[in-house]
Amino acid sequence: MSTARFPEGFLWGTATAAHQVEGGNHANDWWAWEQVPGRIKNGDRSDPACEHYERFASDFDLLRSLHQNAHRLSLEWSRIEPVPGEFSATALTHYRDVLQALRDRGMEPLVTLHHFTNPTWIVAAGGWEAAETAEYFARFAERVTDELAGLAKFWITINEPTVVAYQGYVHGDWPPGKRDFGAALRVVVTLLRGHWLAYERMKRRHPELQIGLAHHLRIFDPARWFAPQDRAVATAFNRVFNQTVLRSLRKGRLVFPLTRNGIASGPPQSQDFIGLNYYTRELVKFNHRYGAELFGQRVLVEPALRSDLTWELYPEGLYRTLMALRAEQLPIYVTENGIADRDDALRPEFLLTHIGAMHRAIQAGVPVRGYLHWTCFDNFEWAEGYSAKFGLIACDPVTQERRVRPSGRLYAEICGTNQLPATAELPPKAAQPSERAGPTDRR
Ligand code: IFM
Repeated sequence: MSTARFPEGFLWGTATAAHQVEGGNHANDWWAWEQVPGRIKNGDRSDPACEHYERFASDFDLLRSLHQNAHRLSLEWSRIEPVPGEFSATALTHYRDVLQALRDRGMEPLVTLHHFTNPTWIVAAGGWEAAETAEYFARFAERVTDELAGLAKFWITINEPTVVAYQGYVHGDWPPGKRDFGAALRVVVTLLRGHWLAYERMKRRHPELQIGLAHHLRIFDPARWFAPQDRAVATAFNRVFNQTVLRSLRKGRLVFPLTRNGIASGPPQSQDFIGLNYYTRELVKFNHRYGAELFGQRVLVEPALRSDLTWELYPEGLYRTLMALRAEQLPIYVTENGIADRDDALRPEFLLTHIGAMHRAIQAGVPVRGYLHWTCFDNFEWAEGYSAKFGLIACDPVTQERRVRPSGRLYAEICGTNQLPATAELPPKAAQPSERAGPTDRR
């Protein structure tokens, strides 16, 4: 049996977001949202989360002991700029200490500037529906990188712009809780403008930085392959959810349907790498009652292995997505990939099959340079509160006890040896889906 080894220098780690792990973030829109009963499962709140704001040094010791050599984290904008234009020296010093702590342990930081949360003053100024927010974000990005550029090479401007727009402005279960497709598209435009402005300014001042954006890409397959209307819906989902941001960034201008919802442009190819967040696929079916969601009804087709959140385990989707991203001709980092699995029953298989799929893509020539599993510690999973357990390490929000799960040990073995365990069965090449289109194309 051949060994599935990864390239020298491959980055192995985990990913987090400030609001999900730090605790004590009270000056942003999510904290305000969490105060209203019924919005977060079990009435959970993001304070204390994992108390990572205080515990970061011992947390990094633990991750390093599990052989991780990289870590993705986000900086909390509302801590750093609690009022417009005033930057907190205390918060900047804190994040300097955090990044230095990673460096001291030989762990490469990947830093996200915007991971879902917004300072309350940004919301008061119109949030991401207001064009000026892009300018405020770029000012924040510039200031932060002026302070911290020497400690981190990899920067991610924005996490999952289409998820921000979908959850907050189409589905409406995240702040600001709207259901307005036009507003969602306007939000994507402003997020893109924010990325473009931030990219240009950061690059001008710190050309050595590697700057990208974390894309949440899903596979959308028709629920019924024989039904042309289902295929049309899957294509539309793929176009809007997966491709608009990638294609706009490649071209340096907005592409349809964003062109109808604002004006923005930037330099072509304003990504030095692609950040890929991959979790699952969705099967979609035409339903005229789902007009607000591009006429697509998401359906669960059995049998399939599913996470605690009913997301299908579909490692072939990671392979399909990576193969499709090859056309972007940029280095790729898997900036998130994980599973909600309270009992750790499926996570070992999830790891082996997804990392196996990634290895297969690398063998086929896709330039994947790192893998950051979502996530190290069970944390505050947005509207799901603490109920969704994504951690390789269980974390009790009451006692703050950390307990490495068996999957955490398995992942440590992979990180430490830079290969899949010799006994691991690699996922077989699936018969049909890899031949189907992936979530991007060059049009
Ligand atoms: O927890 C989230 C993360 O904040 C963004 N990507 C998906 C994860 C799991 O839902």
